[in-house]
Amino acid sequence: MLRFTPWLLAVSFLGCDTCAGCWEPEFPIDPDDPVIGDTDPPEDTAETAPPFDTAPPPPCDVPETEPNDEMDQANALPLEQVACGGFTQEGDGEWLVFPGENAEWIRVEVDAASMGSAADVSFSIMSLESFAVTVISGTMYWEDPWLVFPALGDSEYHLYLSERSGQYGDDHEWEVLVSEDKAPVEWTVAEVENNDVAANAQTLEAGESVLGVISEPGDYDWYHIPVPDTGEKISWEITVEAYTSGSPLASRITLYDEQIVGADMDDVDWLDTTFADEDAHDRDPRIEFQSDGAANWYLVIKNPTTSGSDRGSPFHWYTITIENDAD
Ligand SMILES: [Ca+2]
Ligand SMILES: [Ca+2]
Ligand SMILES: [Ca+2]
Ligand SMILES: [Ca+2]
Repeated sequence: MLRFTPWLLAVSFLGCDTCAGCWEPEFPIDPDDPVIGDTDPPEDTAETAPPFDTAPPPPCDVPETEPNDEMDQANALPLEQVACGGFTQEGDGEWLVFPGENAEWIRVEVDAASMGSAADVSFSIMSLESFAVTVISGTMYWEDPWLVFPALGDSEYHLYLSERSGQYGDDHEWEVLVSEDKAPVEWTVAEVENNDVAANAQTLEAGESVLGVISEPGDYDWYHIPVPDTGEKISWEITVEAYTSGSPLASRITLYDEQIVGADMDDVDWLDTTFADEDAHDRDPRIEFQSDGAANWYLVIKNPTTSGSDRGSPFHWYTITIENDAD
């Protein structure tokens, strides 16, 4: 607030029109001057500064704003910022919406049990443009749910957080961070649909990795692995990366010889099959197999359970890497 001395008030009152050669202070002002020097900086500062803020700092970048129980009440969450809130009443659920533009891979991380909260959180992520929804929970071997996925090109994605058994209370806090991420895996080729039967399998050579997606429940992705005639036994390794790198997909892979082409899967014996059960630390399957001369192998990857909306979606990505020890 400006403080007017009587002298300055007089000047103001007269105005410049009536004050020939309007007064302008000459600097430096003498601080000891009883009139002009009355600038009193410390006191002025105190009067013009905002009141001292005694409120506690906000608990995070984006504290939740209730009501947010309906999708059209979603709290906007910018990337790289932490949202927080709590399941404080019966039926409390939390909608959030975050931008997807320009990101290549996106990471969604929830903190609850890991920071001492009593909440057992699961979340759904929704892409309105591809009608994709998947549910992520932390029951396998992480306390809290998280997801990493290649961006689908949507301008925004919706998240819905809920307490898995409907519990609530002051100690049921949660935090969410959505961030751009770098790809957690490497690949050399992208999957090409339609590859739902062995006859339409996509060829994968040793040394290649494919990035694919179990895009809906019941999606089968077939790959043809040409085995060269090397005149000696060679060892092959077929490795999936998905669940342990943040995909919701815990997959099963099965290897067949060429009898599978045009045949029913139930009528042909597999060479090998593997999937990790829910107690396994690494739920991404791997097959080791030896070849003995030229062959054509066919590999299928699928979700071991094909029913349920969370069994396949554009969020259910994977990579398969084919390696052998041939020189
Ligand atoms: Ca809430
Ligand atoms: Ca809510
Ligand atoms: Ca697919
Ligand atoms: Ca397919």
